[in-house]
Amino acid sequence: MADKKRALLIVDVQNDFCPGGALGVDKGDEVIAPLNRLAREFLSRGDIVVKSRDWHPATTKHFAQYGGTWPVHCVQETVGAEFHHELIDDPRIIIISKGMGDEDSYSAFDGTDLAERLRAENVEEVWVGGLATDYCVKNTALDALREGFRVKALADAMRAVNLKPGDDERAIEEMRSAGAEIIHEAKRMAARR
Ligand code: VGL
Ligand code: ZN
Repeated sequence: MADKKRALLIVDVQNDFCPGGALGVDKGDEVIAPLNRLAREFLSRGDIVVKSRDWHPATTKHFAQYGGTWPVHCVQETVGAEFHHELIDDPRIIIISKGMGDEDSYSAFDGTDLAERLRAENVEEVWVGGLATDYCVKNTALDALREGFRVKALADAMRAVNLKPGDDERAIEEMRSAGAEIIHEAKRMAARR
């Protein structure tokens, strides 16, 4: 029987979700250092690292100007859709593109082969962090639970849009009550250094 593995899911750490981007998340770039450190640990153990990216067509009902909620962001092949330049880049990392349709599709599992690819690698547990806590991170964590993975939500390696104040805390609570373990890994790693 092959070894059971863990996967680190780095959700949407792209220019448009970082400060100065089209849908910049306050302090969004602060997730980069802890996620990079975790990614190096995972890769050196032979565990799996995944980076998802919001990868929208120029015209989609996801955008306010076509009837949706959001300013134009993360349009395919634009600088805004590129991963932040400080985010780890390694040929072993799996890249998952999502949000190519007309619906609001926030989860990295929605319309992708991520669950199959993780199962093919004997992954049983996923650690989730990135941007944004109240949309893509939350929906990715909830889908991971539905897919049968154990989930650790990296509460201090994610940041929220907070359209309404408190959305971040409500998102964490939703992940917790669905069965995710909430961990503060950035703090723990900093204390260890
Ligand atoms: C996201 C809003 C719109 C996210 C994506 O990555 O959390 N949020 N599209
Ligand atoms: Zn989007």
